[in-house]
Amino acid sequence: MNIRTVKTTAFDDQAPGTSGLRRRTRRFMQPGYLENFVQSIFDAMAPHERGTLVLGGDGRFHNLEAARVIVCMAAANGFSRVVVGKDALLSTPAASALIRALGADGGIVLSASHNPGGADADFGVKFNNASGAPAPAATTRRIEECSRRIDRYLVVDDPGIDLRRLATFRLGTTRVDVVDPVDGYEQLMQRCFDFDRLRRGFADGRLSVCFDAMHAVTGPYARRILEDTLGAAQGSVVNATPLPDFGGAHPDPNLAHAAALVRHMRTDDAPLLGAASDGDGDRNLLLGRGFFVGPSDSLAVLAAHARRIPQFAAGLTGVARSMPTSRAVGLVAAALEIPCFETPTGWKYFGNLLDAGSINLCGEESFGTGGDHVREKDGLWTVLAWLTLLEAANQPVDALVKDHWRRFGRHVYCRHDYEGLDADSARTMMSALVESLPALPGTRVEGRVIEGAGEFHYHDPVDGTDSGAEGVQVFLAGGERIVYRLSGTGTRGATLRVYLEQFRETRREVDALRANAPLGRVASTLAGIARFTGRRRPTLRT
Ligand code: VG1
Ligand code: CO
Repeated sequence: MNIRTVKTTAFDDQAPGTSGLRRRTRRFMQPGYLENFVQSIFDAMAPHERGTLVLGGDGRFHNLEAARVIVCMAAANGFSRVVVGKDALLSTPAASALIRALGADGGIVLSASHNPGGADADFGVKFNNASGAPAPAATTRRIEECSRRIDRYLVVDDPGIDLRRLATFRLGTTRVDVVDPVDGYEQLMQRCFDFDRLRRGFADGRLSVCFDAMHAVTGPYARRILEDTLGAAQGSVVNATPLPDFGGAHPDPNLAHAAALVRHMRTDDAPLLGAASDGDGDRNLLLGRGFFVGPSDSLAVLAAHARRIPQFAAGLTGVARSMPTSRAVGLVAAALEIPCFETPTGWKYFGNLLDAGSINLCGEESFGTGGDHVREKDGLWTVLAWLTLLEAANQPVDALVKDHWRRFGRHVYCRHDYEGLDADSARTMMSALVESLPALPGTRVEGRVIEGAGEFHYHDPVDGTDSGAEGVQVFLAGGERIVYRLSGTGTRGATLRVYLEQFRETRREVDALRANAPLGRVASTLAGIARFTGRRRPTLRT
């Protein structure tokens, strides 16, 4: 085996964002671009960590080709074993599960998650550590430093690797195993839940589901687990074949992009639970019949009923939410007398808390929930958790959530996204907002009194790392809160996310988008969104 050292020059845009490095696919296809970043990941690892590497992706355009390059680079860099999902597929949570099951040193997931796929769309590379968690901030900083200094990468010639068949072969001293991407994940789900009970629920008609895999990676997982193993009706999983361009759609599981499922859930044929998954299977949308479960509420309801889930039979040790996520789960934690941690956006901040056993359930407002079974958010796991609750409670989705609101009150919550902004204008707007913060408390905006305002900083209680400013919070009288932050997953321009939250104890039903519209206007005025960006309205409300 001939290890080639290829000279290269650094690219100046390889700093990972909220969740790995995401760029236009054509940028990634540029000679050396993928190779530089992957070599930087390997260079950031200690030599003794070059044992086993897990590898897979969400099936998007360029997935298979990139995976072959990475196998050849791992062999050249002295890894003893590479375990790859067949067809180079692995959902993000399945990759995390595999890393943990194998005791691997890390894993690479080729995904830009919810970003569209195709030659003219987006591609991405994520790196997870030996506990299966997204590389923590200290590691991503090291990877970035390596990417700035890089002048060579190591690779062996591709002898015609075929990742489309289950096989084991050698590449020099490296053993490569092409494995079924679903097997290990399904076994883990069997340990988390009571499959016999779920099977009975489907068999006697109390459970039914429609799972929209959005032509991304979860199709094979959901088909196998929901239909083949648990006996959900054939056809319960739709858009189940992973396609390189996700069928031209946007695999972002929100009310706008999963519109067909939302419509189906309003018909007389609607099943008990509707769910849609994002590109790499770590996030999910949940719907009841004619009812939308907000992700923040989903987290709170799961926490309140955790003991009904076999994985949490012994109770929760603690929970965590990302800062912009609604405070609903905090009320449950207080009632359970367990801690509720507040972290910056992105799953990498939950890893340490999960490893330390400080929490065993966590979630984000962006449709991600997970437990301590892996170190990633996990879409299909969340669906199984909800099916478990629905079976145990023998209630429809809306009744379960409304009962929760009656008990704890309701955090009426939504998010306004301003997409495709000019990046400089968006940054200028944020800087001006930050500068205005000290003077805000006590002032009024559109009839509301501002009680507090500040940037969010996080001190990791486990490893003591401090993270820089992770968004701005404004607290208004009466329990309203506005959060502003710039997205870290886009590939062009900037996206401003504005998170709106108010607390209501009343039982009157409200539509969250409508109820928060006035607060959205306050948010726009306060930050001068129109003045800085030229945008009067958000492009997406979820
Ligand atoms: C978004 C979400 C964040 C999530 C991240 C990765 O980040 O807001 O909660 O963790 O996507 O999810 P941002 O920086 O664009 O707001 V995924 O499913 O893309 O790995
Ligand atoms: Co994702």
